[in-house]
Amino acid sequence: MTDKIPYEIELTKGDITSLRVDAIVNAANSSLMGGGGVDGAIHRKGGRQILSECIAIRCKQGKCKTGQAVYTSAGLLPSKFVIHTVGPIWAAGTLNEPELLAACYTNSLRIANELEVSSIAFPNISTGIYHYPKKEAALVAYEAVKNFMENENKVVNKVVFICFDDANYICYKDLILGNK
Ligand code: AR6
Repeated sequence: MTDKIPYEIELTKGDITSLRVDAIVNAANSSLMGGGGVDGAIHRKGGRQILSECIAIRCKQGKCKTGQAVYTSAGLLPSKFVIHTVGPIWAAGTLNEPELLAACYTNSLRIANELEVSSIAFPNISTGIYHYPKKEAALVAYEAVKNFMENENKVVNKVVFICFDDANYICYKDLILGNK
């Protein structure tokens, strides 16, 4: 049994590509070849390096399954690493979406531990193009992160939830303030 390390959970609004944290998480798709939303923003601002590392991962292991995560360097972004995870597409809760979404957060935090990073920021995975309901997604995200930080974490001391839209920000604010 290892000692739990102190950590903080921070909530902020804005663009994840501007954050100065060790690792940012990308809401990717299983092709890892980029797309719209936060994925598009990360590849655009991070430059070619991220895509070429994604291509190398694809050649080595094939597609990234829903709920799984892989990492690359962060190219031109201020962070050191991008952890790419694939959220579930909302299917009215019929395809294990909550478990798969929780796995995105847990597996990203596992990689953060492997990389020995202190700080990590998450966007609101699956709540854009993949249409996961925002309130439900926030609850899954918050519970998965807290559970990991309480039981498994060894190195991360700051987790940032960064919300791009007001609706997500309100969901997280209610959740985090309500839990303090
Ligand atoms: N910084 C932080 N959050 C952002 C940013 C940004 N720059 N841009 C958007 N968001 P989405 P998904 C928020 O659609 O639902 C892509 O095409 C946005 O407001 O990016 O997991 C991938 O390639 C929303 O709350 O990801 C996949 O095909 C959240 O990020 C697919 O979209 C997630 O929205 C993944 O869909």
